[in-house]
This record gives sequence, structure tokens and C-alpha cells, in this order.
Amino acid sequence: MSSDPPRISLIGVPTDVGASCRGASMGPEALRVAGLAQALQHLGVEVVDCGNVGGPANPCLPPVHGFRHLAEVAQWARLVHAATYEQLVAGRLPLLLGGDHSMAIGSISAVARHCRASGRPLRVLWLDAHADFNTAQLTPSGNIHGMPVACLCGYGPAELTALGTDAPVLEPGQIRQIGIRSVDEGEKRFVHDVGIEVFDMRTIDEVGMRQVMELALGGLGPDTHLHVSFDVDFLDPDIAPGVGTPVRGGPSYREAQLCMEMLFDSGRLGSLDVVELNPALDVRNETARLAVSLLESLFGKTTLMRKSAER
Ligand code: 4U7
Ligand code: MN
Ligand code: MN
Ligand code: MN
Repeated sequence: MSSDPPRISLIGVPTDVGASCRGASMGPEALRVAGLAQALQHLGVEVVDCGNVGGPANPCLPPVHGFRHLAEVAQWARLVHAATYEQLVAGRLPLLLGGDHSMAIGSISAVARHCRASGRPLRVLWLDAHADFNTAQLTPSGNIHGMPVACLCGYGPAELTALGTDAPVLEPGQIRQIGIRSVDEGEKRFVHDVGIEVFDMRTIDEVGMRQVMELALGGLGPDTHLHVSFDVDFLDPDIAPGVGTPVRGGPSYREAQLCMEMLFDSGRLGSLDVVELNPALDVRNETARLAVSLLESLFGKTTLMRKSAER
């Protein structure tokens, strides 16, 4: 693709109201401290840091009717939706710095609204150890960061399913999940029944990251907007310990780099979430620095000169 280099807007979303483990609210600052803006600027990409969205504090309450902090999560989602939509309308690429994964309800609903308004198809790639497809009835925790994909598909309370656009925000056919290795019992059946395409860790083991990415990126039109929702717990916790919900057996450093390189090569990236980084659990900010290194690949860093035909 010979599209213009992206103009990135960093949007910090310092919240952990969607989780029970606190600390993801410090994620945006850890990514800044790890040099995210400078690393991307070094690649020749224009980066503006819009600062943080300001939302409600974490009241640290137990779940009510299957949801922990529903009002606060919904308020953050509305604020994130507005901040994301504003940057999309300005023709910029919103890069959301989480924050727990419930904020993707806000960002992706804004992206879907923008795509509807401009008639562009939307594809969402969900990089995660978890399917995040729980409902109030299915959830073992009440934590809404385990529910954003279900909410975006229309399964959830009205304040989370219809932000700025009609529900459902997404059809299952628009979603590809990659790296999945922890799905709760009821969630497993629901993901199957709804028909989301999941490239779990077994598939990555069997056919390799290259083929998984080719399949996940298959069928993109010239005009398709690609949104990547990157939950840092996608990565193997041996290399990325700074997350609240680690699951053994994730992609290696090399597999993750290849994943990012192939996302760049698609030429379709239009928006991105980087979520669930928890600096309180990290070791000398190494998970944040790994995330920055992966984002460099996602925005075009290569080892060698690229063949001109490819760009
Ligand atoms: B994340 C969990 F039970 N499925 O619903 C739940 F295992 O955004 C974890 O992917 C959810 O990190 C993890 O609480 C949410 C649990
Ligand atoms: Mn996860
Ligand atoms: Mn997640
Ligand atoms: Mn998590």
C-alpha cells in the first residue's frame, strides 16, 4: 500500500475499574516512560500526545448483579469514545494507552461509528490470552474487562452495547481473535455459538504465527479499517510479567514481533488499543519496554532495508 504515513494521537486512559486487580491505571505513564512517543517519532511517524482522559476513580466495590463498577466502566467508555472519535474525525490514528480492556468498548464503538459514517469496512483483531466474551450470567469474576467483545457484539447492558451507534457495534464476522488460551466454561460455548473466528495457541503451535496472521488478515478490502486491540497478556508472561491476568504459554518474543510486522505489512492499521499493562506487577518497566519494541515493528521498524516493491 502506498498510503501516507500515519499521524498518531496518543490517548492515555488511566483506569482499572474494569478489573479486580488494581494497577492498569498506571499503564499510560509506564508506556510514556518507556519512550513510546520518541520511538515512533524515530521511525518518521508524526506523534502527538493528547494526554490522559480523566474519568471516575476506582471505588473498589464487589460486583452487583454480575457487574463490578458498571457505572464507572460506562462513564470511562463514553469518555474514551468521545476522545477516540475526535481523533478519527481529524484524520488521525488513535493509539489508546490503557488502562484495563473494558476501555475498548469506548474505542471500538467510536471506530465502528466512524467506519459507518464513512462507509468503510471494519476488521478488529483481538490479541489476547482471553476471549473477553463473558456476560453478567457467565462471568466468574464480575470484572467487565472480561466482557468487552460480548458487549461490542450486543450482549450486555445498554450503557455498554450502544455507545454513539446502534447495537450491535460489531458482527462476530468482523472479529479475529489471536493467542487465546484461557476461556471460561460458559464463555467457551458462547464464543462457539456466536461463531467468532479464534486462532488459539494450539493453532499457532500447529500452523505457526505466519499462517495465522495470513488467515486473520485475509479478505481485507483496499478500504478496510483495521483496528488492533492488543492486550499485553497476549504475550507469554515469561517475557511480559507486568499484567494482572497472566496465562502461561503465550507467543514468544519472535512470534509477537512477526505478528506486529505482518500487521504493518497489511497497510490497513487505522486505530489501536494497548491495554492491561500493570506497572505495579512489572519488573523495572520491562513489559512496557517490550510493548514499545513491538509497537516499533507495528509502525514499520525493520532489520534490513525493505524491498521497494513491498511499499
Ligand atoms: B482481559 C476472566 F475468569 N475470564 O472474566 C474473567 F479468567 O482483558 C479473565 O483479557 C478476564 O485481561 C481477563 O474475569 C480480561 C477470568
Ligand atoms: Mn487478557
Ligand atoms: Mn483482554
Ligand atoms: Mn488482564
